[in-house]
Amino acid sequence: MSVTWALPFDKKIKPKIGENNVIDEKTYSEIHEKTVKNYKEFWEEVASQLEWFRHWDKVLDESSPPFYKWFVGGEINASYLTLDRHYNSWRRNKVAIIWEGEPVDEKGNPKEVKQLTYSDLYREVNRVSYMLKEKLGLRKGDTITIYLPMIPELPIFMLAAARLGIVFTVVFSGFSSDALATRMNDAEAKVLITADGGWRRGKVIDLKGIADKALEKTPSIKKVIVVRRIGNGVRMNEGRDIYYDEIMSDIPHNAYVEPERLKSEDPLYILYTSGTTGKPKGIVHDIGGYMTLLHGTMKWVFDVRDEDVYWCTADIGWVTGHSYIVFGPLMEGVTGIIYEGAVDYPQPDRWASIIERYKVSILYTSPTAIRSFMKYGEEWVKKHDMTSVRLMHSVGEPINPEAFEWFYNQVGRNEIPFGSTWWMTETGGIMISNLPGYLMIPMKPGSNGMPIPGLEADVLDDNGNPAKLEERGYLVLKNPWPGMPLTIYKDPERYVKVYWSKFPGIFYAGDYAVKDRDGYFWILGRADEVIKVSGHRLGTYELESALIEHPSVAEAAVVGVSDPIKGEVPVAFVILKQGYNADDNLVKEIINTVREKVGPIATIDKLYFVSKLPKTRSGKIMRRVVRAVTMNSEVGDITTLEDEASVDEIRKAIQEFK
Ligand code: 6R9
Repeated sequence: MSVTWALPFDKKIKPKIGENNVIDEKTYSEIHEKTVKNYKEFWEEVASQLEWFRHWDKVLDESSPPFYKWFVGGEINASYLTLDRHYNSWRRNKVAIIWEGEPVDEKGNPKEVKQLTYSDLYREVNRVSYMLKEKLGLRKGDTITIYLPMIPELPIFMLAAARLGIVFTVVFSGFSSDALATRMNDAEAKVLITADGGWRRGKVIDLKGIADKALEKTPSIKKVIVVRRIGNGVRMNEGRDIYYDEIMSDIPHNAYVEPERLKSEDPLYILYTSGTTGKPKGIVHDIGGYMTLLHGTMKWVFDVRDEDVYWCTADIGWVTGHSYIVFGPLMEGVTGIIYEGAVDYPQPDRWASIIERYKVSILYTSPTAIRSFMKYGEEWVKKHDMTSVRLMHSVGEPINPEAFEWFYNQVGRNEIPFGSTWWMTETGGIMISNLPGYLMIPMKPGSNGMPIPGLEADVLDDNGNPAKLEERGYLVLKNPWPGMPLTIYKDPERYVKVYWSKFPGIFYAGDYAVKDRDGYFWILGRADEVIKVSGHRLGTYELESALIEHPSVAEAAVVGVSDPIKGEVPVAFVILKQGYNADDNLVKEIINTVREKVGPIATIDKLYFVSKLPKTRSGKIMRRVVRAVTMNSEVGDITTLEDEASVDEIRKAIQEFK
């Protein structure tokens, strides 16, 4: 758990912009309660604002909980909702995506900017759908993996798959070969879409090379499509690999593919997310419920309007990008920005220059980004006019009040709505948030605000009773919501076990949280072994598996510890096999192995050698204990610990660390 700061329960700020629309929290709670009481009717009303090919017969199928199905009988298509609707309206020539590449010229201006109108996007998605269908023979229910950097082809492939009911799984381009292979294999993907590389901090990431390594162990992949981003002539495997421009060259520019009439509860995508133990979980999202939740939250949380320029700084490879770069904003017909690279490259004010250049009015970013801007200092912020920003939110990890206030002052001019939206891959969209577009309550720096309408959340103690106010407990969601997972791909039992068993019948999020006297939620971070590094979600399991692949490593434990900028960083404790020397070279080598296998985001911050790890009598590593010792906090109950000397070992290793 990463929160190390005090929670200012009593500090309330009323944003000046929209001040007249701010209501007190009691009034919100009363209105909210009504939406929760009749949550099916409430969500039905939201869903009816979308365009369906066929109206649903039943709002919610509850016949086999927790496998709820929303809007059963309804027929829908996410590609139709994001494209055809706008193509058939005045928005046809409205800019859908402003894409900015990372490289800059000598003056520091971006070398490449592309603008795609809704009509451009519609055409390109149709052409790609046509290719997937006619050339690759893919059909509804097939799965593909997309491993691309932040280039327009990424949303294009997602939407093209969605058009046909092809289930896609996007793998974040900061993951490496093992992580990619595991996900392709679990999804049994038939096709991989990748690129000849991607730009990150001025360097080329060799995506194709990484993909080739992964493909050595992914028998289901029959074809690989390679987008030319760098133009560096990568190795192509004859018969298997083909360049995107080549396979597209004879597809007519006006190709049209009828959007499939998909069932509301058909799968849209699988997104893998790391958990406590075992391999990553393939969270499966539906179409009807998911799009309904996105529609609601785009309005309530972001208050999107046609004149807005919207920028979510996340990567599309994570759920935030899926929901709030691709499906949500495009469904609402917004002009959105997709930026390829690092927000502080080549200078710390790259992000601010983007806001100024395109007059961004809605900004969605992360606490890690904000803390790094803070560290660079306000002189970088002052260089740019960012008065276009009228609303902003943060996401991915708890935001410390200091960072909140700094950003509120620097970019928010102490007057605009600002919040910290809590949600997770599993929830599909935002669940707890300030709602400037619906009913805004006073903001509290560091708090997430209150649950969205139609959703009941609570904080429970170990016995499943509501936790005392202002005391830590577990965050739960108490009623089904549209956008909830259909299941874990190919593992429904695990779905029940992980999310619906700690407190039977209600959804356990895995986060610690506090509810204050005013009913505000403060989500404090994970109660399990998930680590959030710069807001990126990593499981200890994947890191530990990579560690023990190094020939010298016998056993390993990874825990997340607080970091002033990144929120958390992974540190590792390693037991060496006999005959290996614990020297600096070996440390470097082992850390590199993890980077190579899992990805650069999984860089181990510190590596300690020990001869024992704290374990339970049944042999499970007690990471909770390891973390407590590492962070110098209370170790807590260690009655199940097999050998107390192991705790001293950890302590000693930390003290001796140079
Ligand atoms: C959207 C996303 C989910 C975990 C979640 C929690 C943390 C996300 C947060 C937050 C405090 C916020 N989290 N938003 N914690 N305040 N505003 O990040 O999804 O990658 O699945 O991570 O992120 O710990 O459980 P995902």
